[in-house]
Amino acid sequence: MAFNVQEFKKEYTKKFEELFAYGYDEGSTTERFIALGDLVRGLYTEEWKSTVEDYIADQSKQVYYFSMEFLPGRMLKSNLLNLGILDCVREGMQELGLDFDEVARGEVDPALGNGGLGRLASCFMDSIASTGLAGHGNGIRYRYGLFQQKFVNGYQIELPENWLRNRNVWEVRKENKAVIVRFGGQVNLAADEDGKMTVRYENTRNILAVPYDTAQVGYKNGVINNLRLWSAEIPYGEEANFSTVEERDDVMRITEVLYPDDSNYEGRLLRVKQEYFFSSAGIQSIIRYFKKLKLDWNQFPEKTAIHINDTHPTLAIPELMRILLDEEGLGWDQAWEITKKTISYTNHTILQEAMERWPEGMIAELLPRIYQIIAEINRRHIEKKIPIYGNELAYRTAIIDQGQIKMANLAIIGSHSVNGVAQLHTDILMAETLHDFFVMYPQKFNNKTNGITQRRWVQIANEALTDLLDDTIGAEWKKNPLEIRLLKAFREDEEVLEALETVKLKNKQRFADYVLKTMGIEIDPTAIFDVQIKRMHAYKRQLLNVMHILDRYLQLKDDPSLDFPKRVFIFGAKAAPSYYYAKEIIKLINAIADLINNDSTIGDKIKIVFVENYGVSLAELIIPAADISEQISLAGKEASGTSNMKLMSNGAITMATLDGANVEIRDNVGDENIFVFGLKSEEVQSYYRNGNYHAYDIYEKNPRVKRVLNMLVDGSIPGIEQEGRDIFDSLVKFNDEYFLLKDFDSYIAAQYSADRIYADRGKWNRMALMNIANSGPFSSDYTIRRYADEIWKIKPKS
Ligand code: 26V
Repeated sequence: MAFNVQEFKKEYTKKFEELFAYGYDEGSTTERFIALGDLVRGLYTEEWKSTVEDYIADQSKQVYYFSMEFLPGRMLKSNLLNLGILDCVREGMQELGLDFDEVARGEVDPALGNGGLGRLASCFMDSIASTGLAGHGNGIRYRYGLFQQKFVNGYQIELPENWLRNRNVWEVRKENKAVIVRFGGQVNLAADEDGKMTVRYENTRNILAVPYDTAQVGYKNGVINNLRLWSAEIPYGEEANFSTVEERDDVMRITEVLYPDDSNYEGRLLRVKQEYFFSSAGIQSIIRYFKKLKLDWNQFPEKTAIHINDTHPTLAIPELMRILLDEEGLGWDQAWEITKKTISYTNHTILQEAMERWPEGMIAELLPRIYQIIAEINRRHIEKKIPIYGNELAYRTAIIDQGQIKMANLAIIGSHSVNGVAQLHTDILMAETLHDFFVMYPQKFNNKTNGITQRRWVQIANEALTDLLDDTIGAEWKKNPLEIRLLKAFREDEEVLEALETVKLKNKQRFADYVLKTMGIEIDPTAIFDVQIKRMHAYKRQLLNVMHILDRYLQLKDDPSLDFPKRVFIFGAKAAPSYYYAKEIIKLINAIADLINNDSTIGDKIKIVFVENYGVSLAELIIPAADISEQISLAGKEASGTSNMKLMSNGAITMATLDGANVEIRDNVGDENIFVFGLKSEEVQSYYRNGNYHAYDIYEKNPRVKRVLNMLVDGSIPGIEQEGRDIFDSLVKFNDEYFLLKDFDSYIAAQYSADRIYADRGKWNRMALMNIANSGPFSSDYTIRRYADEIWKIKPKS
């Protein structure tokens, strides 16, 4: 984009005055950001418009990524970077006497997702546009994002996240593209004049779905796609049908708030309303677009791919069937073929408790026509599979079972592709979790290992590393992330290794400044920064990390002269508000932080920092500062993990179990550049199958384990009477579901070898360098190309 500093300064000054009727020098940070964001949006509208026009003119195949969650992070810098004007704007702001980074922090970080699944959707949106693919997001414009987390006396408190308080400069409300989504009522079959049966819906509750569009700017390629988020409103002219406050609230509530639970299925009516609402609205808008092309319905899958991100948008399947059957008059077989060819599905979890299933009666009442269609899909599925596979297997794959509708089963049966998000995860799906389906549809199953966008996670988050890379290997890696491997040539180059250490130190200092300012804790930037940032969940085993800290604390208490390098243990994690055990672990970590941070005999040998309100923006601050990346989930539980990839790209060394994508990280960096410990997935499976794990025996026989666990119940940690007891019991009395005790020794051993190597600066820096150099394959640009080639069958714009 052609644009110079002088022009920018003029435009910015003008824009600010236009919006606020005084000069930018008098404005607040928020106002300064709003003016800048508004100006930037204006810069790309022309290309945004022409991208869509080109798609229509070329009749290009479009992919639609349906996701209940998107976690884009702040968009100012990424838009500027992708437009190619980041440096120009930075310079211009400076010349105007404004601190660009501070203005950028004036943007709210839209927390419209829980964690990995939502952030992956946003990395994908960036990669789809940046690799020149015609792809768009479809989701919900939540009025309130994921709760804000505060700690009060060490306990998590949740506050509403009113992210729209100031205006959202990036979105465009498109009222003329609104559609109606129907709930409830009755379905009637009636013959029309020619005797053809038509479906009529009566007494339905009609809700208006209004789209808000946000541009997804490709990296220096002129492509600007769309993220469409839907908001629920009362339809114009139907106010009389919503005359009471409760009726109006019912409408608003549909898109009011993001469900803050990412692990536990709950059969809540409001959740299924949300799911149908955005699935239906998305399908309707896709159909409207397709009809503009004036093609035959059989060409729909040639022009359209619809991807469902986990099972949350699965109702898109019966909704597409409904429209093809009832509104477009296609026959069942034709509609079914079109639907299957169009839809593909990603599974993101192995946890049984996160598998969605809805009570049959609830769906029948809320979505009577959709229910009929699901029942018919199910009936035909069973009828077709019995002769081939026998009763038992056919019924095990039923969509409707014991009064429940199983969404994963519907997603698999109604799509042509089912993928896991890391090789190990896909292997487990095929061999265990979804084995019955794998027997029926082996050709549907495939792996697509997750990826991350280095544009946000390196170029924006870590400018110092970006400069170092440019200086050593040139800038080609920015277009082609595999080129980062050129860095390997510098593994013995002391100057580069020292420069890398300097970069890390600078990022650690930046984080240390933040910690001092926001938490009043002083941390030494030369200490090991040991980082675990992810949702708080038992299977992710933050508690194993805690056991290591307590063990280290006890060792130092016994012998204060022990020569460990200093360590700062950094945590960031939200717990689902209803996840009692996870909240107890939050309290425990905060209590231990209080105890150890204030123990003068420990000094700064151990510090614990648990940041409040972890999210995308804090991740951008923490990840570049990390030395150790804690990826210590119980093997076989973490589908992929993506913070592992972000951290390695920033030169952190992974402390890993062989779980999720850690396996592939190990394969890429080699055993000598990663710390691997713990049970393997097959070993865990075998313990579960044979029931031969006895945590109590370990507690009794391993004195270090015993001493650490006793601390939870003997009063040595103040303020955790209840929590300490509950956590102790979960491990010792209720047999330690996630094998922390079993993995303890090998974890401690791996941590000690990290200590030893960290003391050898040259060696550590070389490992860091090798991690960066081998991070290229984890770019989401490659992941997206594989989706495009193998699942969506779409080609980049030439
Ligand atoms: C699940 C559920 C369960 C039912 C109720 C509401 C709800 C909302 C969100 C989710 C998503 C959980 C799945 C998830 O986030 N999986 C994570 O996906 C990442 C991207 O593929 C992957 O890296 C993580 O390993 C995986 O845990």
